[in-house]
Amino acid sequence: MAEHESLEYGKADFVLLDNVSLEEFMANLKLRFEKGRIYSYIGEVVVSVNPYRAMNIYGRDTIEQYKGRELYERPPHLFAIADAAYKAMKRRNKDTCIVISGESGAGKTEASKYIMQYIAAITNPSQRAEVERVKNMLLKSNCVLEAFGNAKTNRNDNSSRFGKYMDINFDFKGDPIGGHISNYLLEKLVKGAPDAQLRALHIQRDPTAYTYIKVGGQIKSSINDSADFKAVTDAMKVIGFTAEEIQTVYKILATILHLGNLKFGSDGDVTLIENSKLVSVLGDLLSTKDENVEKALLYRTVATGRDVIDKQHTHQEASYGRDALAKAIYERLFCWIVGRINDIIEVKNYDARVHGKNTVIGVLDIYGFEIFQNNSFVVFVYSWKQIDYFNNQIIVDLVEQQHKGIFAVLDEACMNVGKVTDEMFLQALNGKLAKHAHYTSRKLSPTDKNLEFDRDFRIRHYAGDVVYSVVGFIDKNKDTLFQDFKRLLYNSSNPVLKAMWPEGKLSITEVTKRPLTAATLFKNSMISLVENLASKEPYYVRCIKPNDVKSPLLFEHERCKHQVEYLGLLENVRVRRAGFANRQTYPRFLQRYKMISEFTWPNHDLSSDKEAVKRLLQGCGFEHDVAYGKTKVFIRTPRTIFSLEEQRAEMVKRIVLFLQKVWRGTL
Ligand code: AD9
Ligand code: MG
Repeated sequence: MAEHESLEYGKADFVLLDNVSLEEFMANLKLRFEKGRIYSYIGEVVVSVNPYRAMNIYGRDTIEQYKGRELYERPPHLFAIADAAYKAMKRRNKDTCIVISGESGAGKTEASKYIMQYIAAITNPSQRAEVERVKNMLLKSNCVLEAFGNAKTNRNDNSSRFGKYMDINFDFKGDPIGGHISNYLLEKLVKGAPDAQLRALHIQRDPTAYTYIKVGGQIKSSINDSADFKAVTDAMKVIGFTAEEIQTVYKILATILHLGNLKFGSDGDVTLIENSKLVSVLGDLLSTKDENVEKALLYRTVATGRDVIDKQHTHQEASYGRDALAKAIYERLFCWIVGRINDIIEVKNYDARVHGKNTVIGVLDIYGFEIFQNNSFVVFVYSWKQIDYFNNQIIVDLVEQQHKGIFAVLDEACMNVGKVTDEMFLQALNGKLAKHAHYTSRKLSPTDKNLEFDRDFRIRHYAGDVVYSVVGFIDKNKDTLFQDFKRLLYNSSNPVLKAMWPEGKLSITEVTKRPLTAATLFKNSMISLVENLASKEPYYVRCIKPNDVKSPLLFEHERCKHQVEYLGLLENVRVRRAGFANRQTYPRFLQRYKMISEFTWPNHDLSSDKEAVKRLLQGCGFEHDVAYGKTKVFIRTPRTIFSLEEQRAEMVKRIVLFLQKVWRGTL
């Protein structure tokens, strides 16, 4: 008996549970986790539980075992789903996508990497150098994106701070020929370079010397910084970043750290930079004159009628401007990196008339849904959308609706820069959404002590209730960067930096158009993502985080149960079971079909009816379309049943003829 069918490890497919109940589901999940079986199926959906330890199940030999096999031939694995997606693409010319979901730290990004590795490993039998090059690029680009797009959080040492969707394009032979990455909403920062490099960047080794790093809290992590630093630099080289580009990347990172340490003071009405040494460091890093840096930090150029004047920042405005600059250059850097990678990996010179249809496998790694105590804007913007993917129209309306959705109210509030406060925004929400069943706040339900007046609102998500605090919503949504900074960066003599800030070219009188707000931009990119996914055949991986302490041993029942519930896994099992065209007990199945196999006709000598049914189905080549439960066999598609019936009819006819001959004595 194949290992994955042995009950010692629980049921490999939840569809085979005797009773579909949460208790049975949890018991099976726990048993499998404890036996080191981190993957299970619900039909074709992979359920994965983060093992928090190195598993010896991703090597070359394992890849070979899954290559070209059907899902049910081997124990559940990401490789099987990757192979299924690949086969669907290759055999049926279908665009497919693999959607990986689960909360922060559940293992989504790791899963996406194993899937990519698998696809890279099984493609290119012809060993064409070009295919190898593309594969290498796709894998390396991951490393670079993670270095800049991930951060340490309390829940995950390597938490993705951006949503990533990656398309891999294949030619008609099924070889990868290019790819494209889309990123969604980025959060924060980095650390880990050699000394010489640090000196050139005017950076100290001790990370606590930098305010921006300290703000994040913990610095120690399980991740090896210097090895990672080298890996990232190497990866950038392999991908094709020039030395100048790589140097600029590090200069920008250094700039951000220095900006965080910049302090403003005042002398009477005049705002000053206290640690003015830093100004020349910044001038050096940004390849621009020190006085330009200073001016951009302390003044804003404003057009009043025909005149253009320099208006001095208040202390507060200067600090706001500094932080906005740091965030903006980091984000711009990240987008630039993604753009450069896309330039390099995009499909080139593909002629469909010569090469046939170019098909795609997409891999979507949505970043974790974190139920924080103090949810604010960023969490808000992405968490609702992730849930939306589970099709929750009411919530989508609540957030997106024109004029009275949360985004609309927010964007409106941001039109009145400086006048509308976070509290006023909350009041506006209360006004517009008072009647919405999924929205509440302290004002609307005064007895709810878990909500603070003037600060919190709650949305009833599919995943459970989430309280959001409005503090900082307006600022984060606006995220305006003074035009002076854009001009400063555009005027840098570093061409790479200059190219990142094309809008700095505009003169003061030309800049009137209001930039789109963060919420609007995010919403737009999400709409195109959903459209893109809808056009593809989806495969799913659901990741579960077994505990909050990164332990390989602990299966925290309540934590897991909650995830199983909000991932909707039980419903998934029910739908799959209903999807089986037929299920029959083993004896009944044999009674009906035993005549079609030499192993079972007229009687079998196998150890059980179940074994006999297996032999029979193997013989007919239906292995891939069935699943074996304890007492019943499950048949997936009606076609298989029709075929069994046809064969039966044929055999019955022959048997009848045979018996007639015997009876007439003509045999
Ligand atoms: V977040 O939403 O980006 O914060 P992810 O992406 O779901 O989150 P990630 O894949 O980064 O989580 O996994 C978190 C950590 O769990 C990894 O750094 C590994 O230490 C650990 N992990 C996850 N999957 C595996 C695995 N298959 N084998 C071993 C794993 N360790
Ligand atoms: Mg991740």
